[in-house]
Amino acid sequence: MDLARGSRITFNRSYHRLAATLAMFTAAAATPALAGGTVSGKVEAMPAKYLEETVVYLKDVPGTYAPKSLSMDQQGMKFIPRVLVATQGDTVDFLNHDTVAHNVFSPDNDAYNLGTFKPGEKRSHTFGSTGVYTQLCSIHPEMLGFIVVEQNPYAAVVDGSGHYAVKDVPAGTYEIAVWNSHLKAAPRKITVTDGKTTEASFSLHR
Ligand SMILES: [Cu+2]
Repeated sequence: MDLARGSRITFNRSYHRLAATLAMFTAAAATPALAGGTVSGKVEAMPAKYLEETVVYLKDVPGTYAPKSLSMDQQGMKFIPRVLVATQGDTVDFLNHDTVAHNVFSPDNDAYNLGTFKPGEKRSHTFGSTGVYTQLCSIHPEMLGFIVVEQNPYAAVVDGSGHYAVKDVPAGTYEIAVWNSHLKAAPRKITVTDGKTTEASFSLHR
């Protein structure tokens, strides 16, 4: 057997195997993650002062969602964020970064009262049911927040200019709705396509 020829064949075989492996990796890397689409848009509110108290959400998206931990702070005698969106089963840690004691309670749905706690302390509540929970402090009646608990995580609080984006939504047709502390807009049907953005804007009124 010609040794030189033998090693050339071995080299050729290894080369082809390497090339095939490389091609596989390149194909995997070049395939974009197409699972899910984005829903985004702008919300206008009349009167505009209620705009920040707005959540856009998709109703009834089938699936099971791993519980998350979220937090709502008390700082500068305010609940921060003022509006928090959560999924049924999520736990919210209530923090206190003020120099005074605060209380945390909500009279809504399966109401809770986490008592009064000092600066630096934390109290938690797990939200077992969907609904809007007005977040109050019994010591400071001017403090107000909202925790909006939905069936699924496909929901977003609008930003200061009314924009919102809900990402990684499974492809399908859904009802999209808006919660606002004072105003309303009719829900509507949208279709979400993998890798695409679906636009849904709303005008809120009384
Ligand atoms: Cu307080």
